[in-house]
Amino acid sequence: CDKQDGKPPRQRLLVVANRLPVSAVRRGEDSWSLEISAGGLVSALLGVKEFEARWIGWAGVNVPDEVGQKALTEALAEKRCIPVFLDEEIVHQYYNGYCNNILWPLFHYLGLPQEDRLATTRSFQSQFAAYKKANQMFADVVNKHYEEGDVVWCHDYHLMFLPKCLKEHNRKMKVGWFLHTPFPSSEIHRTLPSRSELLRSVLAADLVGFHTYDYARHFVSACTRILGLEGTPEGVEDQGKLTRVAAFPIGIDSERFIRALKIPEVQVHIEELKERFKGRKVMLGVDRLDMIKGIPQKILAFEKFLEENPYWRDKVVLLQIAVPTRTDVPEYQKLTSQVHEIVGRINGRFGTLTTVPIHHLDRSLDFHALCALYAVTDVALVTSLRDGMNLVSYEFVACQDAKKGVLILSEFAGAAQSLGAGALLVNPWNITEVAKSIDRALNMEAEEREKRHRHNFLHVTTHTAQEWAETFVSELNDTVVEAELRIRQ
Ligand code: ADQ
Repeated sequence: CDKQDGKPPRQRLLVVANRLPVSAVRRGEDSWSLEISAGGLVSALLGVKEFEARWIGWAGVNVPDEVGQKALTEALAEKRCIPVFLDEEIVHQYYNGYCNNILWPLFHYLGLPQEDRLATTRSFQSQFAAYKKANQMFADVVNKHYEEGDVVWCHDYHLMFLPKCLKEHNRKMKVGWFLHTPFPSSEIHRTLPSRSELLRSVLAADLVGFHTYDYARHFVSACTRILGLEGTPEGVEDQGKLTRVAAFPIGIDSERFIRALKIPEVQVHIEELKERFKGRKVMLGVDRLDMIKGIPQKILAFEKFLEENPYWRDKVVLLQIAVPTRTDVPEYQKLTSQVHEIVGRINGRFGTLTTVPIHHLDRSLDFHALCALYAVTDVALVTSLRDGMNLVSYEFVACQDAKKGVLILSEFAGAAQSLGAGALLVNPWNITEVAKSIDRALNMEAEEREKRHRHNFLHVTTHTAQEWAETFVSELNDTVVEAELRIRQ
């Protein structure tokens, strides 16, 4: 525990995630430059004042030499980060392979890879072995830095094997695990060859958390149906040991977005955008370029809308901002070409000499530019085919208190459960329905927009990232670890 001038020491929280919240760039043999990447998890934990958080994870770079590793470890220590060094082969098998090629699509209902069965089985086995090995490497670093009284919070599908590795080493360690993706129906999970081993590993944690009650229920069903264990209202019980399972919906640091809109630079940007799109309604999509985000389906729905509503053709523009991810994976390259092809076709079909209906950008925007775009948007389109929560929908709402625009939201995003009453919910696979919702959103009366926005704004500003992190960690603190139970009995 860290002592703070006279105040009681704060409890240490070890946050373990595949990636550290910094990007590291090598400047010389023993020098590194680091930049904090402010994702949802980082801002959530920056706001948690009760705990002294330290991060453990991979820095996203291969550092084969000891000099480089030592220098990077020292540089990261200043940011309270501790690196796990993974070599290229492990990254290929564990991260690109098992995490992104097997677990990610499966958890989003896209199924297991369909290549040649024998090759898949073989690569599946070696990828799972690498996954377990990588998780053990994370565990070794946690064990090395753990001090009695620390709380350990493991994140996401990359680290499902970690709770088991940690508890095998120290049963008294307080371990929580949170999943940022959906947990699929048990009928989907049971297709995974390593289904039981993964479930048992997660159950070694003291507290297991999901974004929604549905995901938590799917997890409990998988444990009862696949492992034959008993589900209780609190979680899953195995030979007298209870693993608490519950829903902890994530939020955003809404104040950060609201404050940003008052910055002069952002206001100038807002005025420029308003001028640029004067006379046209602005529709916005902001996604990582991933198949789960339903980008082609969204653009096809927009095409259908233009097809059926000629009146709107020169009065509306769709801005689709898509950050490329996993660019070395063939499926993702295919998706990029597919999106470019559809956008080109629609712009060719409905564009004029001076305007195009879709502006598609394959890149990330900085925070201020993103806030300005959210603020000038009339209709946001979040049409994920599946999404654990979806923070873009929250960010849009946080920036809309002046405009009160409409959110069209996929019913398959976790956010549908919290923002469903204010948004227009759609089935993203049903292009006709999405096109109709676009029409409805663009024609919605101010009174209805105001009412819907109020509901969502209240939710987004009260269910923040900080509250999410505090609730999870305090519930984890309240769990009684198995070792304590045995002592008490
Ligand atoms: P993601 O799949 O990355 O997160 P999301 O929740 O929408 O999805 O968060 C994306 C973040 O990246 C947002 O903060 C957004 O602003 C930013 N972003 C996206 N595109 C951008 C762009 N072009 N430029 C700049 N910034 C961009 C995973 C799960 C989600 C879950 C989160 C948190 O898949 O379902 O909500 O974790 O648990």
